[in-house]
Amino acid sequence: MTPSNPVAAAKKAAGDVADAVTDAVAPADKPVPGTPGSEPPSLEEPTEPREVPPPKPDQQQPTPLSPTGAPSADPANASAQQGAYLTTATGVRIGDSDHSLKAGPRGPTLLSDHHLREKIMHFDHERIPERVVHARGAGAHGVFVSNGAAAGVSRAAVFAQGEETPVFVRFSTVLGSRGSADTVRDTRGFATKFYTSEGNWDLVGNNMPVFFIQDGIKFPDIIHAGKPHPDREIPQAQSAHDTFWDFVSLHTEAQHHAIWNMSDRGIPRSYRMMEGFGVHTFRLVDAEGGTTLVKFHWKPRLGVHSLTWEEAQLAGGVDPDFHRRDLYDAIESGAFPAWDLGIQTFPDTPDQMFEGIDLLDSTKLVPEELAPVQVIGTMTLNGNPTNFFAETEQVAFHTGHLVPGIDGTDDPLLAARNFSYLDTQLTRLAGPNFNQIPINRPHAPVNDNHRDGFHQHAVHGGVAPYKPNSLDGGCPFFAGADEGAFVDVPVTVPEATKVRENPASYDDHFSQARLFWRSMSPVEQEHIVNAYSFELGKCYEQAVKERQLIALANIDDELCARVAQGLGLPAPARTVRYDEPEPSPALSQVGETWPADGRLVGIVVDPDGDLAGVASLREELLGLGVLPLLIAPRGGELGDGLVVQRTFATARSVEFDAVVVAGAAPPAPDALPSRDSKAGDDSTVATDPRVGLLLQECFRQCKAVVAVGDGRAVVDEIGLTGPGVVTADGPGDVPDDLLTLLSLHRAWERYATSV
Ligand code: HDE
Repeated sequence: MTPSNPVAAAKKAAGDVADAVTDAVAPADKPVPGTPGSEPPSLEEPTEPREVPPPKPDQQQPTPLSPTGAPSADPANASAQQGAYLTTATGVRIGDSDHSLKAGPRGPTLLSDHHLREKIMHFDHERIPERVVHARGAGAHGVFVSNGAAAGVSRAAVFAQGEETPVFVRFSTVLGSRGSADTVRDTRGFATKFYTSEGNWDLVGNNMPVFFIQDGIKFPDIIHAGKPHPDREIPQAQSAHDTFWDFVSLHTEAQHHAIWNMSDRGIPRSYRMMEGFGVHTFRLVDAEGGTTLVKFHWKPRLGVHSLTWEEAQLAGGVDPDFHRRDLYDAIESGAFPAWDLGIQTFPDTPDQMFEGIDLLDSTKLVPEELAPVQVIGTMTLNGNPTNFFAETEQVAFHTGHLVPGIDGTDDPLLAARNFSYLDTQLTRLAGPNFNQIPINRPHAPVNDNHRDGFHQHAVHGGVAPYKPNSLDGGCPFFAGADEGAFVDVPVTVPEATKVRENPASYDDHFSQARLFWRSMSPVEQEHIVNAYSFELGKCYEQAVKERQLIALANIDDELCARVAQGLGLPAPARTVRYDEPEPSPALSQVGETWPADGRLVGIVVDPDGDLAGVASLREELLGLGVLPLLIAPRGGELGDGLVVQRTFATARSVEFDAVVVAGAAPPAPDALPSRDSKAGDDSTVATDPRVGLLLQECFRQCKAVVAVGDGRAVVDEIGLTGPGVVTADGPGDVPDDLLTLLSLHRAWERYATSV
């Protein structure tokens, strides 16, 4: 990317604003993120009755509202546990929950034990069906502030200048089960619920701008292909298997999305560092009824960054919660992630095409160079959920949750979604009243004439939930457009014959996959080659590999040849011709600098070394919005107020964006291959061998390694030199160099295929 690129300039501007966000964060008194409770526990089991401790300061709850959106007089914690004593579900105090009621100490257990029966009954039903896709996710509360730039094209209140709208966001993987690892290669969901003054608007997007299929009727096919094989139920949460590649190599409209998954976008560094896309084209409606077609983009203030494949695999083992932990810890430590919401706008022409691109085809993107992204507001996530199940698991998004001024289009993928998201909640949330669950409650008055059903929370008055009526005084009434009614846009549908077929423009399956490939830097292309080689290398069937190689030949000869070489197969010739696409530099994620808010820096400490220096370095990094984690031979307190957060046994490189070696601790007593395999069997090294491994892994992943004071001996001992390896005399010299390196994400020059 060149600095003159307008996208780069926009990204840079975003970075400047994010710097300001960093400045606003209170530095020194930040807690160590991740402690489980709001107060430290006592050693003895507490026996004195007291109210439950409050939630942690970083936690928020759904706004207290009635099931029908009325402001509630309830205290903020009304739906949390109440009182000091254990009770039954109906509030009867319980004196013993450790022993069932028995006829004598040796039984039998009595059926009259109502507490036992209730406790076990409830436990038996604690699980609800996980989402059929996007089962694994993490959520956060926040606020969206509009800058007014969309007010001219949409009458939605959420886009009025200065309007502040509460939001709840859920990030997710697609394929894995609820307990699967965060860092698998997959698309990520990016779903936002805006609690607007006119009702809820859900923008249910992904971190990639295109989708596998053009028509929703193919969704069960692509998902069945991506999910584990039905016979053995393996592999979990990944696409490196025969059924996935069987489908996408036959149904080649999936090839564009597939190359995004094979790129670094498939293994994000953090939810905080992902773009988000509405994918479909939407229709905005202004105050006069005028319409504009748009695509929505979320631009992360921290830039778009990824793990390497080795890091993703390591994290899958050592920290399967890598992404959710990162999100929660960043919010808890005050490094609030922020995204600008932007739109690409297109004239609402009858053909719904832009520059030859079919706006109703969700396998196509519109390059930002052709239609720049205009920022219309900013979202900041500033609160962790108080309860995962109540909020993140029960939140129910729906593409049909639209507000006046925001409408869908006839994209056949969107049409199927508009059915699916309502339908799926019936089983997942057991009935039609899921919008009354606290996290889903609108912040606007609800008067919907829907009645009854499982888990009805509203106590409806009146006798006439029908229209027209006179018995309830005619209530509720229809609103006109000037009273805020949602008005369906009178789009002209051309006269047509009912058919099951696609428009001809949907036949182009490869030109944008090539556009994406050609927009990548050499190092990003290398990662894509490696990803295809790995995934196809895990397939058993030769025909599947050969068929996918033909698809790759249709994207790019060299890509195909390099993957074919890895598979030990001949590279086939291309079978499809199309016009050469222009690359889109905005699609590359390498080569710029970004704020380092909430980046994790491991500091390797020698307990007998310069602890005062480490303490001052730690304070300084906290002040800069970076999160230092102290790594020492053993746990506990070191002195100078320093508490060890990782030991040489528990630390692993993948957790850190950079490592500072501030001491040269000799091998600890547990640095034995029999106690910790990371110690290896090299007994000749002067420093703990696990520090060597930590640094070597960081070096291989092109992360920054900074050696300060005595720590320089460690870096010398294992012979690390080159870009991104910095030495400093004292801790005071570290922060500037470190921030510069973190802002680049990696020392890209260290890759053999340099950018
Ligand atoms: Fe979804 N999708 N989807 N999807 N989707 C669901 O809804 C579906 C599609 C996306 O955090 C389900 O409540 C169909 C595109 C996200 O709760 C389900 C089709 C995009 C989430 C469903 C699509 C998405 C879902 C599962 C093709 C990106 C997680 C549980 C017509 C623009 C939301 C649920 C959350 C979840 C159906 C295609 C994004 C089954 C039928 C395209 C982020 O209703």
